[in-house]
Amino acid sequence: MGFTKAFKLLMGLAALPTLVHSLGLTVSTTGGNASSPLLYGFMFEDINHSGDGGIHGQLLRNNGFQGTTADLTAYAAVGSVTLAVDTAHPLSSALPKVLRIDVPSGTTGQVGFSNAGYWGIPVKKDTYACYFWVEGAYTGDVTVKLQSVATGTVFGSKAVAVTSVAGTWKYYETTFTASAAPDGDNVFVATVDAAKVSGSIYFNLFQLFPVTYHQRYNGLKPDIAGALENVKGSFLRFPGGNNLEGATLARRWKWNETIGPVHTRPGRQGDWTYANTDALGLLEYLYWCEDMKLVPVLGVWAGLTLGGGVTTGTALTPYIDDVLKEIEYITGSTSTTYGALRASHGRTEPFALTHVEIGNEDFLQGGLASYAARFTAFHDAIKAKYPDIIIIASTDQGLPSPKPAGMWIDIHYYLRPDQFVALFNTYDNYDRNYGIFVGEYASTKSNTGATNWWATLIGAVSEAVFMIGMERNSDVVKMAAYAPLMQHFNSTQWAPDLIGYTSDPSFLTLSTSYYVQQMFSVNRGTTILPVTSDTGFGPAYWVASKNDNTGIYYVKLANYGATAVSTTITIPGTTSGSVTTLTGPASDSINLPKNALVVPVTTAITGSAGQFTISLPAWSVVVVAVK
Ligand SMILES: *[C@@H]1O[C@H](CO)[C@@H](O)[C@H](O)[C@H]1NC(C)=O
Ligand SMILES: *[C@@H]1O[C@H](CO)[C@@H](O)[C@H](O)[C@H]1NC(C)=O
Ligand SMILES: *[C@@H]1O[C@H](CO)[C@@H](O)[C@H](O)[C@H]1NC(C)=O
Ligand SMILES: CC(=O)N[C@H]1CO[C@H](CO)[C@@H](O)[C@@H]1O
Repeated sequence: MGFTKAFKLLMGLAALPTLVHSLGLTVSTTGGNASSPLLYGFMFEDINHSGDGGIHGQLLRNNGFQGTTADLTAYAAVGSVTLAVDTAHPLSSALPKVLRIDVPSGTTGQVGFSNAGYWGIPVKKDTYACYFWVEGAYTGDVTVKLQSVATGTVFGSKAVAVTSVAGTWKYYETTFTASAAPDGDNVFVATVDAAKVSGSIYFNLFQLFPVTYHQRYNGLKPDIAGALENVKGSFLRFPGGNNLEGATLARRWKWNETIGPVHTRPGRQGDWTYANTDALGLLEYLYWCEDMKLVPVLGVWAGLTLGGGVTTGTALTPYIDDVLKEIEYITGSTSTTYGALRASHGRTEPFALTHVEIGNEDFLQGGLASYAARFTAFHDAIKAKYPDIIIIASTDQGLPSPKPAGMWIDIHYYLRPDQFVALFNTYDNYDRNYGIFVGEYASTKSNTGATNWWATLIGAVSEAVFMIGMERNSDVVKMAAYAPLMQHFNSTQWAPDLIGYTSDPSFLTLSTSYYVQQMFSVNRGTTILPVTSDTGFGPAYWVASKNDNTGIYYVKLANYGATAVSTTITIPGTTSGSVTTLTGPASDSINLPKNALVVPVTTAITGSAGQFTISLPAWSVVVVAVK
C-alpha cells in the first residue's frame, strides 16, 4: 500500500465523529439522477464447490472421473468386490475413465459401490432422478438407494432392470422417491446381483438429482437457487473469475466443451484445486439467468493463464474467433452455424447478450503489459459484429488510450471494514464517460488484519457504507457484485462467502453480508434523490431514492459506529411504510449454521407530516420504505 492511500485511510478514520447521536435528513421529492437498473447482481465461478457440490443439482461426486488426477475419490466397494478406474472401456472420447467393478467368481448377493457425494448427500422428502451408463454382460437389476452412513436406514430405493452387453455402453434413467434423512451423512449405493456378473461390470456418469429449480433437466438445487433468487439480483457474471483462466492454456474454461450431452463434456481441472465436471455449462448458466431474471455478463478468456504465460498478438486470433462463435451460440438464430448447434441442444430461441467482459483481473501474472492490445483486439472484433454489446475491461489499469467510447471497467475490492468506509466517496468524482462494474468485493479481514472465515456484522455494515456510495453514484456505477457467492462448508478455498451449506439441508446459512445484499437489492429506486442533512457523513451514511413506478421512497442507512443514532427523516407527502433493520449483539457477530445472530427485522412505520423518527442501532444497516 502506498503512502497516499494509507494517509487517506487514516484521514477516513480520524474523520469519524463518534459523538454524533442524532441525525436529521430531508429527502427532495424532485431532481436527482436515474439509477442503474442493473446495480445489484451476482458474480459466479466454481470455487469452494459453489458449482459442483453447490448450486448445481447433481449430487454424486467424481461421477465421470474427470480432472488431472482421477482416482476413486468418494467411492467405496459394497460387498466382496474390487473397484478400479478403468481406461480400456471409454464411455466417450470426453470420458475415457470409467468405474470397473471386479466380482470374484462364486460371489453371491448384492455387490457394487457407494458414493459419498460432496461430503455427504442431502436427502429430503423428494423425488430423485437417477441416470447412468453401464457396460459388460449382465441381465438383472441395478438397485440404487439412498442410505444413512450411521444407521444404515434406507430413505429410498429402486431396482432398475438392465440388459447390458459386453462392448457397448447402454444408458438408463429412473426416478424414485425418498423420505427425509435426519442429517447429511448419507451415501448413494448402486448394487448388482453378483451371481449374474461374470468377471467385471462397468459404470460411468451416474447422476443423481433432486427435483431441480424450475424443474430443469440437469438443473440447479432448489434451496440454494431459491436463497439466491430471494436477493432479486439483476445480473450474473460467469464463469469466472480465476476459474475462467486456467493454470495453463490447455486448462482454460472452453465454452465448446461445456455444451451438449453431459457424457460428451470432458470437464477440466479447475483453478480452485478440484476438477470441474462442467455439467453446469454455458447453456445451464443461460437457463439460470433466464429462470432468475438475470442479465448474463459473459466473461471470455482473453489470453491470460494463471501459470502458463500470456498469449498475445496474432496468436490470439483463434481465441477471438472462438468468442465470436460463443456469442453466435448464445444469440444466433437457428440459421447460423452455432445457433443451429444450440437448437440441437434443445434451445431454438436465442438468448439476449448485452454485456461481455474481456478476461479477468488481467493485472495478474504479468498480464498488464499486453492488456491494452489484447482488450482492443477482442473489443474491436466483438463490436464489429455485435455493435450493441457493452464491452467491459477486467481492470482499470493498463487500458488503451484513448479508451473506446462506451466501454465499462471492472474493479475488485477485498478489504478491511475501515477501508470500505474510506472508499465511501470514491466514485463521487469519477469520469462519467465510462461505466463502472464493481465485479467483486467483500470485507475479508477484520480491522486488525485477521482473515475472516465468516462474514461479520462490522464487515457487512462497511459493505453497506460502500454500497451507499455506489448507489449515490449509480449513474456511473452500473453494476456491483459481492464475491464469492457460495461455499460448501466442508471444502472452502476462500471465505467469507454470501451463502454456505453442507449436505445437511438445515445447514444452509445466509451470511451477514447476504442480508445487506438482499436489503439493498429488493429496495431499489429508479431515481437517486438529493438529500439535505444537519450533519456530515460518518458514522451514519445514507442514500435516498424513489421508485417512479410504485411511488415508494427508499432511504438506505448504515451506522458504522458503536453508538445508536436517532434519526429523523422528512419526505414531504409520505405517510407510512416499513423500516427494516439489520444488526446484531456485537460488531463481530456472525451467522453460523443453525445459529444466525444477524438477521433483518421489518416493522411498520407511520409518519407525521412526512416525518419519520427511527433509531440506527450501533453497527446497523437500515432501510426505510415509505409512500
Ligand atoms: C447526479 O450526478 C451528478 C454527477 O453527474 C452529481 O454531481 C450529483 O450529485 C448527482 N445527484 C444525485 C442526487 O445523486
Ligand atoms: C473447443 O474449441 C477449441 C478452440 O478454442 C478447440 O481447440 C477444441 O478442440 C474444441 N473442443 C471440441 C470438443 O470441439
Ligand atoms: C461439514 O461442516 C459442518 C459445518 O462446519 C460440520 O458440522 C460437519 O461435521 C462437516 N462434515 C464433514 C463430513 O466434514
Ligand atoms: C480453509 C479450508 O477449508 N481449506 C480446505 C479447502 O478445501 C480443500 C479441499 O478442496 C481442503 O483440503 C482444505 O482444508
